[in-house]
Amino acid sequence: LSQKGVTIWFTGLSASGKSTIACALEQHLLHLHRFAYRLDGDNVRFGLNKDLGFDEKSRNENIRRIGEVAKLFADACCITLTAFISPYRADRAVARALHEQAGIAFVEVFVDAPLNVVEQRDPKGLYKKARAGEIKDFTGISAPYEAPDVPEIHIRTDECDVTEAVRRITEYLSEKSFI
Ligand code: GGZ
Repeated sequence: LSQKGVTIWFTGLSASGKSTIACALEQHLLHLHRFAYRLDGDNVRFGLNKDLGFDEKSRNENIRRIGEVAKLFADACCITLTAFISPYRADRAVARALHEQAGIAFVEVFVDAPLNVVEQRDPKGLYKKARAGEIKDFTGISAPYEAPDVPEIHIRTDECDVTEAVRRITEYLSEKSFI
């Protein structure tokens, strides 16, 4: 493959729009005939990481494994998209360092929406359950979310639609010669 591998690491609250944007970006890249693959809860938390829950240690291990897998995909020249809350700054830093040590680019995308907005969206009713105490350690309610200080890309999903988000990330990838 002539293409360079890169990991595009989405981080943000549940219902912030990570999966929606990653999915649309993956489709866009495939239409451009680029080799792209998305890692998300559906193909990772139900497989490789099905032994992990949502306490702090489990999330650390979830992100550690995803960082390792993403690095391998990117090493195989894939444009790798990861869509996980990844709430801990230190865990994201480990994933970044792993890539940089291997000479592989890592692009952090902060999918940002205020808590009141994601709580309004609540597509799966999880925030409601978390408020009621039916789900413990819920990010933003009863577990922390540490926002990135200097993400490569910062997208406010309460102000910007999916098409615009994909356009911004694509523009960045193009400027950096990844596509
Ligand atoms: C946060 C939870 C929890 C708790 C289940 N806290 O909106 P969703 O449903 O589809 O995405 C959330 C997903 C988060 O998994 P991640 O692997 O991305 O999390 S992390 O990176 O922090 O390891 C949510 C659902 O799982 N979910 N329980 N307690 N989200």
